[in-house]
Amino acid sequence: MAFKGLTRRQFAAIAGWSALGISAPLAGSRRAEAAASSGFPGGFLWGTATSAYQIEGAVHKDGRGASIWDRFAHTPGTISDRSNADTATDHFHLYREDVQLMKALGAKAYRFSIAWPRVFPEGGGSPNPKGLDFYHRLVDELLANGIQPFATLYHWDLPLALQDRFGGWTSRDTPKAFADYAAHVARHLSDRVKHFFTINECSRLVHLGHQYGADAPGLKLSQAGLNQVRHNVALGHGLAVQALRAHGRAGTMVGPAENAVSCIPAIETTENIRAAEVATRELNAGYLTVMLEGKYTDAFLTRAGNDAPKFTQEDLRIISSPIDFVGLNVYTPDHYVVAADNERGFTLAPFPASFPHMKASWLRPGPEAMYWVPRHVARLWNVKSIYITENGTSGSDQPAADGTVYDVDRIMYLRNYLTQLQRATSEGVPVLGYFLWSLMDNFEWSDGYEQRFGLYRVDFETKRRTPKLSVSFYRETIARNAVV
Ligand code: GBH
Repeated sequence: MAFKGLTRRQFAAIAGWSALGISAPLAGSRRAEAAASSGFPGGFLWGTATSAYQIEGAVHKDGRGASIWDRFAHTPGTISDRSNADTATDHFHLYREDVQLMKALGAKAYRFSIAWPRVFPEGGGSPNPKGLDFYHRLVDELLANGIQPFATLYHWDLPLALQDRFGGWTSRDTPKAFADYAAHVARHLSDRVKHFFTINECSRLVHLGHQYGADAPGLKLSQAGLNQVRHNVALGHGLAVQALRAHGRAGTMVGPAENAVSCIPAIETTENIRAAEVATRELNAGYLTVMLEGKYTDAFLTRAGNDAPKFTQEDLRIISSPIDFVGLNVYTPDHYVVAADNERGFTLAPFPASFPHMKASWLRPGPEAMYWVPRHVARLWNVKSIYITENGTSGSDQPAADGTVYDVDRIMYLRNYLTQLQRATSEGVPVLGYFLWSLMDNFEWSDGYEQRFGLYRVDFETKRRTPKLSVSFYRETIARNAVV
């Protein structure tokens, strides 16, 4: 035991595991067992993830309206390779083949997103009668192949009309329209889709799209404007939760798919672990914290000062509507945290220039994020069900002379992250499933087709899919239900 002078019980009380119902700290035989095993709990759900705009193409098919991403991608200077997603991987037409790719992996679940502008081309008003047809076909095909559909309602493709008419997420009209769309989807799909995610990565959609202008709608708002967008997005999440409950069949389950600002104890001491928890709560104040606590933290409001968002108590009640699970996209440590004797109780260590990264320069490998993020979420908010809704990496993925993509960097990355996920589940952190990003190469937003995240390589000219070596890795992992 690394923490001398404490009994197991005292240590558990400090670390808070008992509150979580975790029987750790691992000691004696359980520790040995967990260390020896690389296995996941029985029934652990393995899947892959994608999003509509990144794969579907067919942007004018069957009455789909334009989204803010259509306009953004067609604006010169926005996408590094000057591409757009007009055809992307053509999944809209090739979805049957793609379901077979999932089946070949042995995957039992698939996370996809529904394109709001297919369903409501104008964002609201009357639905497009053909809007959900594609998703009916996709869901039926998944179920026929023994794959559970998990649907995300919003993965960044806001109907352009809402941007032009209301200013998109800067207005409270957008969360309201989002709730109407959620209700419509719930009425038509919840007979077969049991799990829904509301909004993909509130945190990134707020900052990349509205602060840095790097994503659609390409805005660079003031602090006050940004804080209001963040609040409106959270409100959209809450209203959608309520709409899914009100209009979905019994048994409809719902939660966010958030890219939590990830705070990793730089060194795993009790003090740093506590500091990393405090940091997690503060740095996610406008996202998971308000969703799960129903209030903004004092520090968040103090810091925002006059720029704080305008909100009512009723808003907070809506935002914190009860959810069934938390989805977490986990890619990279955002901060390594060191306990400090300052007002906040922590210091965020700056990243040294020598810290490694994957092909995407933002993607610093820190596999321990896969342990700490779900653990912090479970412990801070007593969350009982978590899904890892995305994890993966891009790579250069050049075919070798024999034509195979030997993506050993991706395999290295996945093996290390999954080892940390296994560490979490073996300690009782309630992670129920894992969706690998991504099934296949796709349109990586402002990086166009230059960042390939797929298990399957896509030739964007011919749309042909071919398995990379990581397909074998993931298939083995799923078959053994253990880190390979
Ligand atoms: C997820 O975002 C998205 O949900 C998914 O759609 C996406 O394809 C996938 O991950 C891979 O990126 O270059 O410094 O401006 C992850 C969030 C997206 C955040 C890329 C950082 C670039 C930052 N990340 N983004 S930067």
